[in-house]
Amino acid sequence: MSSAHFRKRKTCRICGAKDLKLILNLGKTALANAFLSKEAARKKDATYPLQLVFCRKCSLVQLAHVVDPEVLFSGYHYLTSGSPVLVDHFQREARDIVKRFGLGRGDLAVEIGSNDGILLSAIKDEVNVLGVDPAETAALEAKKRGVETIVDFFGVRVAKDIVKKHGQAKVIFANNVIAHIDDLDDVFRGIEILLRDDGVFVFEAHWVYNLIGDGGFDQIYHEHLSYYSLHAVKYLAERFGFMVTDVQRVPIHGESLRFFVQKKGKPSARVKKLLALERSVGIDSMRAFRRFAPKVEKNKRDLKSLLDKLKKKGASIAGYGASAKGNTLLNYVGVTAKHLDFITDTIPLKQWTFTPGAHIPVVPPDILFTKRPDYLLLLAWNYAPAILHREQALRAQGTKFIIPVPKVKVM
Ligand code: JHZ
Repeated sequence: MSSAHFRKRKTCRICGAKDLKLILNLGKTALANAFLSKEAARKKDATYPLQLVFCRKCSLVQLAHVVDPEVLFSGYHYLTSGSPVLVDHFQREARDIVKRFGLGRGDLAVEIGSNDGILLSAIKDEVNVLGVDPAETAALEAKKRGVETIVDFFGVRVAKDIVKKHGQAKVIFANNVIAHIDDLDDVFRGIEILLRDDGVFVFEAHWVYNLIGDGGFDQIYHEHLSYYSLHAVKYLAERFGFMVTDVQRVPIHGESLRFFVQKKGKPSARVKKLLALERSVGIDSMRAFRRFAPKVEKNKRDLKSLLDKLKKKGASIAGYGASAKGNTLLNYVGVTAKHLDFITDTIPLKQWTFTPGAHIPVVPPDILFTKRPDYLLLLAWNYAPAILHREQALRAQGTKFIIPVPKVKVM
């Protein structure tokens, strides 16, 4: 793929400032969700620069380079339904929000980045629901669940269209998608049009506090253009005349934040408390990020030397969960098909493909009934407690799990 498919941003995507400081350089890597067919895996992947920068003006941590969204999302293999913990989390969220904001029949709930419709399907019998997602395969799955989905990127044009056909929305959800969007102006102007005056825009995104703390650096990949703090979201919301009225810490993908953004209201005590916490570690300055790059490099050295040592001893190793973050990890650390025999994954669309960059075969989890590796590198480490519990039988037979981040652990 040529450089025509990506560009370097010279300004911050929230505030337009030019003073962007480099925090971490992960080199050039393949796209983390671009799983390959057998034929494609014979060729070299296209790679793109992966560099993290910090904006001194509004505190947004962001990628310096933007890959064309058509390239990133057209053949997207990720389905929420592949991760039971997420299914449970999103469905619970949908029900909680319906209750908390008193939605009923006749009210509209829209989800931006609705993927396979998991979240909206939980409330489709109580309120009118509508998904928006550019990934056709995911939208087809949503339709099968009874969730009508507009296959498109959300922005002013789509918002106007929805209002014309369905009226304004009382709730707009957007989980793990606001971080994926470069043109935030178009999205926030769209939300302004679509959201009722008494409505709420609820979105979840990785929390940068977690990323630099106990979260993994492997959450950094081309899809994730922004790594939000409450400071940055407050700046963003206020720029469009919104307020952050509440915030919740949620134990998803390490730890994420759920932001409540409204046209009117007052910030809750939680908002004030979290802003103070972020300030105390220096998230509103470069202070919080100085130790991040050396920590990531140590993580890389520790994991690579463990895998090399195990292979030298003749151990068999496979991967568990072909997550997007796992591909950042494999490619940055330099883990190849010489280290991992295969990677298991529950998502059928990923099975019988090869991982981008490392070209390791992805297979259905059933393989573990017949091929029992000595070690399983847990690439879906964010679900570690649930997975370790579910795989007790495998562990009892001697297979050990390697947890790669934030510190390498064998369990
Ligand atoms: P999971 C996705 O990243 C992509 P990923 C996206 N861009 C995003 O923003 C983040 O989420 C937040 C499999 N699995 O959810 C399923 C098993 O095989 O951590 C998935 O392929 N067995 C939208 O891909 C992968 O692992 C299991 O028991 O990093 C997990 O992917 C479980 C639980 C999962 O997100």
